[in-house]
Parts: sequence; structure tokens; C-alpha cells
Amino acid sequence: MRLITTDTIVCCMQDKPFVSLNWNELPMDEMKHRSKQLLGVMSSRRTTRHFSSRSVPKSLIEDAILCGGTAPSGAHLQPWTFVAISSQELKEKIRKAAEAEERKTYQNRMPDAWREVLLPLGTDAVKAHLTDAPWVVVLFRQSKRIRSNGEWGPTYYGNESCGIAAGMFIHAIHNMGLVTLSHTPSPMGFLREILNRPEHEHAMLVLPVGYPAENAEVPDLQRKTLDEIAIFIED
Ligand code: IYR
Repeated sequence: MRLITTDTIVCCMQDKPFVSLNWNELPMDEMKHRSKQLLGVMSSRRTTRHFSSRSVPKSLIEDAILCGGTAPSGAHLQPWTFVAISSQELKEKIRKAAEAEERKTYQNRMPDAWREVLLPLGTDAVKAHLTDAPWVVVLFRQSKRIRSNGEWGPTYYGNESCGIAAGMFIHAIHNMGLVTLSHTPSPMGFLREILNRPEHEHAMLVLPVGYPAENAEVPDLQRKTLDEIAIFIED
């Protein structure tokens, strides 16, 4: 006789079978070594605004996008579209539209409370990175998807999902020895139009990618300490 348990019912309700996690425990020494090693790699990342126009192979951008696409997402709907642009003509078009918005922001729309925190970063409405960098990757969040019955349905936690995907993309770019900038021209509705994306896709982030310009400089920033960013609650 075959017993049908709750587990069986739950398992049979999935329309895709489960597979083994395929996880292997690492020795504690190795775990500690890897955690410090990655901390070193990530601590050396800097957001860079000054790019060389030296070319970067498409395969590296493809790999970084695939790394971004490994992010966890709400209901595993993977609600992201990465548009990677190396066309100089298109980059110029994006720069022109971004600078038009940014001029309005810097001249009229930016309140003092915002302006004062940007001042030390030296940002302004000139967005040369959009035409200097060999690649500009625009990340779109999908707010809807087609259900299995053919109707439109929502995505879930799209901002969180795309934020994590962006982080993984940025890490991949740094790990391969290139630099990027998480740029947010605002408002960025013009990107949907220029890049011909559908109405349910919303531009979230513009990521120029490439080699840094020779003698590129970055602001002398400090990252918050562990005490400033974490609270541990222990037994
Ligand atoms: N989007 C503008 C302004 C800007 C805003 C923040 I918050 C920054 O950290 C940096 C810039 C721009 O890209 O210049």
C-alpha cells in the first residue's frame, strides 16, 4: 500500500520537479579564508565616473549580465531586462536626453538637502560617461508578465529583485577588472522610448561599463564601519 503524505501532495502540486541542492560543505578554515578574500575584493571597488573609450569584448558584458541574472527574484519571475548598448549613435542619443533632464534637475529641481550631499561627489549635468564608456547597460524592471493562461499578471518585489540583480552585475564587472557607475538620470522615462521597450518595462539604472580613464580620480570616501551598519542580537 502506498501512503500519500502531505509532502507527497505538496511535491505533486509543483509543476516542475525538484532537484538536489548540490551543496558541499567547505572546511571552516576555507570559509574564513574565502570570506576575507571576497571582503578585500569588494572593498577595493569604486564607482567610477571617468571612462576610457577603449573597447571591451561583448562576451564580458554577456557574462556580467548572466551574473546579474543569477539574482534571487520574487516568485522567480526574473523581472529584469538588461539592454546593452555599444552603438555610438545610440549612446549619444541617450547622453543628449539624459543631460537635458539632468540640467533641469541640477538647475531647478534639486532641493538644497540633496545638493549638499552631492557637492563632495563633484557630480553635475555633464554625462560624458554615457558616450566615453564602450558599453552602456540599461536595467529595466518589468512590472508585468504573461501568465500561463495568456493573460497579464503582476511581478512581485520587482524593485528588490532588480536591485539585487544590479548588485550582482556590479560585482561581476568589478571582479573581471572593469569599472562601472550606477547612474540614475532622473526622470528616466526617455530610456523606454529611445530603446523601444514596452510600457510595462521601467528603466531603473544606467550602468556605463569599461576601463577607467587614465588617471581617473574618485572622491576620497570612507565606508561606514561594521558598528555603524550592523546590530547583532545574540544569546
Ligand atoms: N542623477 C543625478 C544626480 C545624482 C544623484 C545621486 I542620489 C547621486 O549619488 C549622484 C548623482 C546624476 O546622475 O548626476
